[in-house]
Amino acid sequence: MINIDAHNHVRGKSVYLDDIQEIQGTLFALPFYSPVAHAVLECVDTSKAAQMEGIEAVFLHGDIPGENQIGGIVPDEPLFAEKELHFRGQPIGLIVGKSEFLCRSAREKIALKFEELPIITDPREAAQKGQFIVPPRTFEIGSPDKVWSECAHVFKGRADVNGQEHLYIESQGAYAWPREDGCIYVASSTQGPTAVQRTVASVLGIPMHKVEVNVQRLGGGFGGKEDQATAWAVMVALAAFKLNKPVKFSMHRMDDMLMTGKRHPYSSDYKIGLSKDLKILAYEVAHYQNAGAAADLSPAVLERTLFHSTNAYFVPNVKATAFSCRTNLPPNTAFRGFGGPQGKFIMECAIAHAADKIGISADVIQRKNLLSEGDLMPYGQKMEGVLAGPTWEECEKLYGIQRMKEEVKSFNESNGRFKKGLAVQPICFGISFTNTMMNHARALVHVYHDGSVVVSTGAVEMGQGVNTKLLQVACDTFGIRAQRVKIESTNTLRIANTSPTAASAGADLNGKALQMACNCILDRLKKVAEESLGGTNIYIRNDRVISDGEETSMSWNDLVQMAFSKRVGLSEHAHYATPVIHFDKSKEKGHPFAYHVYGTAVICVTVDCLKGIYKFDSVKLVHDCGISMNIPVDNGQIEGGLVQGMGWMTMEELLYDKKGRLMSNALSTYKVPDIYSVPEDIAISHFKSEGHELAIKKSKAVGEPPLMYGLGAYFAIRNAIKAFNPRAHLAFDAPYTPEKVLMDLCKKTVSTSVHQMQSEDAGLS
Ligand code: MTE
Ligand code: LUZ
Ligand code: MOS
Repeated sequence: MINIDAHNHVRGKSVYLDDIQEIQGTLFALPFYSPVAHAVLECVDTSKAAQMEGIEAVFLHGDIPGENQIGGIVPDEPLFAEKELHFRGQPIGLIVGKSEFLCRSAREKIALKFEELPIITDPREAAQKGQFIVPPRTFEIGSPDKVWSECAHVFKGRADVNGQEHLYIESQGAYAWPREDGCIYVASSTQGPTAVQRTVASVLGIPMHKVEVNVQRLGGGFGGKEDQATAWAVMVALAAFKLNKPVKFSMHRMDDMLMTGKRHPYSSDYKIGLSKDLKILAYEVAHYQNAGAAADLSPAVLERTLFHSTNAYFVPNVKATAFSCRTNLPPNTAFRGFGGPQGKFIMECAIAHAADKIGISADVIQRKNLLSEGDLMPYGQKMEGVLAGPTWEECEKLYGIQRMKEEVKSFNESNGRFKKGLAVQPICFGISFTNTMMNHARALVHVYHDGSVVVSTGAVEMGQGVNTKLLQVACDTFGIRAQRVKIESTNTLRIANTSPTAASAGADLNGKALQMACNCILDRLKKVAEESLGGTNIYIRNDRVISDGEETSMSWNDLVQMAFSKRVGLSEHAHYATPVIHFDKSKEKGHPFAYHVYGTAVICVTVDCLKGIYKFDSVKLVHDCGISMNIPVDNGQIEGGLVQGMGWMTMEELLYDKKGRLMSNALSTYKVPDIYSVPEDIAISHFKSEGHELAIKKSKAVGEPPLMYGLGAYFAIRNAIKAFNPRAHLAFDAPYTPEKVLMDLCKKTVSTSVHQMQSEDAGLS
């Protein structure tokens, strides 16, 4: 089945937030924000702005009828700043006027008085000063301290990895209008409609049943709208509530980049110990997470970092500690992988470090330490099923990793200016919200008496294709054709208490609930058919009722009408909660994940050692989708995730200056992968497996895991640099932008290779 949105997307017919037909009298809203990263706010003078023709109101924290609080996990984030400003871009108030343009002019007339305070942007500095969002956590298995002395090799080091801008194509926004009796309707571009509903209710001081949140679709979220879509929805709801008029906000790109949080940068210290035969015996790591100025989802992200600190490897002795450090940057938030990629990156740095020092290539260590059946993770879950090893072997068989390594070697021996680098990247990613409580979902199915079907779930479509998968689930369960089924918007009146569509679990959780709802209705329909046809083994295929293996004259429509006339219920609401999973935070042990997703990628790059620029030749990977229920949709997720991960590791560079100002604040300074940076040769192979019972139709979650193949891009470049400049000490500091590559190529380089390079360049020109 092709993605059901494809047709309308390419024709511009899909309705995003800013495409909603405007109601007459709609007003526009624009937040104004702190121009500094840390200060005491002494005075906000809005009088000049408020007096402008066409400006209807300017709201500050004092205008909030309920609580001035939007923090989801920790209540530490006001909607509008009160006495202190904690980051540049922190909302102070909201301007509402007849046009967006007017609001922009009014914004320039807001006068602020503040006293600046010292700024922290570095997580290690925050840690030194005791600025933590939540207390640190440690995951431990075995006891590294007892085995260092038994290790043949022990290495210590530091690795840094920067954040990442989400760059969803549709920027943040929301549109709210009042309903009768103090009720409010909110259209939001959010991954978490219930978070929006809950927060609108508490800020307005009304019960949740007075707030209806509707989400048609998102033009991308990538985690950036899991928590951080809420503030804007609450602001327009507040204005609509107070003014009794429709109010809309759609964010400009540069405001979005400046005001919203991103992937968390991490700075980490590691220590790794290996035996003589290269088994990793011990690993110790301390992660300093740059959380920004408020908690947002940072404690949950921190937890997922700990869960993924050893990636796809078995390590018997581990001590992993993580600190969530409060700095004066916008609060960082969920981003595809949710802290997992950072945890894995540091582990891969430790392995690369060890490989350098021992004088072998990192893949030798990687391969020797892949998880196997029955291995115990530091968090107590026993590993089972596919595992990374078989995907690595399949990679070797299909693509010939050894052969590729030899080709790279011989290329490098005969080239001076251009060097190739190869890296192998195995992945292992846990599927489930790490907070067990969040792993449940609901579905509502109506069969209308004309035989058409409408489905509502808690899943939000953001381009990942979840609606297409849900449609498949409904069609397959009923045995009817796709044209009969419509997947409705995500709406808090139809589906309550949703978890955000996140953790790659959207299709699994909502799909399972949908399956249950469909099966309930189907059972009732089958009974009706049995009574009418007298057969026993009844099912439906392609809209036709089959009885004892024979197609009958009864169609789906006939059956639905008959059931309706017999007063049989044609609607069902179902609830699904993932079985098996549990986690005890007091022991940091349990079985938190329904299952794991595995895979292995081989990444090859060519670096121009004169210019520092590079081009990825190929990415060849074997990914475990289980039994994919939609290969094109899954491959789209694999390719998209891969390239997003490669962008993070190579060209996307967030730069905040010492004053906490984002320097790379537009697409002219923040480079993202385009069609030219996508490797020409991407080979995707699906690992043949049984799938998993807890995956929807045994089709494993695919949203986040492939991003982590992108880690290999960093190490491929690093290997190419080593081929050119073997003696340089290379720090671990992602991303490897061309500037950094050039610096590393030149680091303590012997002069002969520079000469050789120049003569070759002359030859080329
Ligand atoms: N794919 C597209 N096109 N757009 C997105 O915003 N978000 C990713 C992933 N793939 C995203 C995407 C993230 S962060 C997650 S958690 C999953 O999709 C969420 O959807 P799922 O649970 O249905 O996989
Ligand atoms: N969100 C969340 C997530 O609240 N918990 C998670 O474990 C998670 N994992 C990935 C992405 N978002
Ligand atoms: Mo994805 S980071 O779970 O929204």
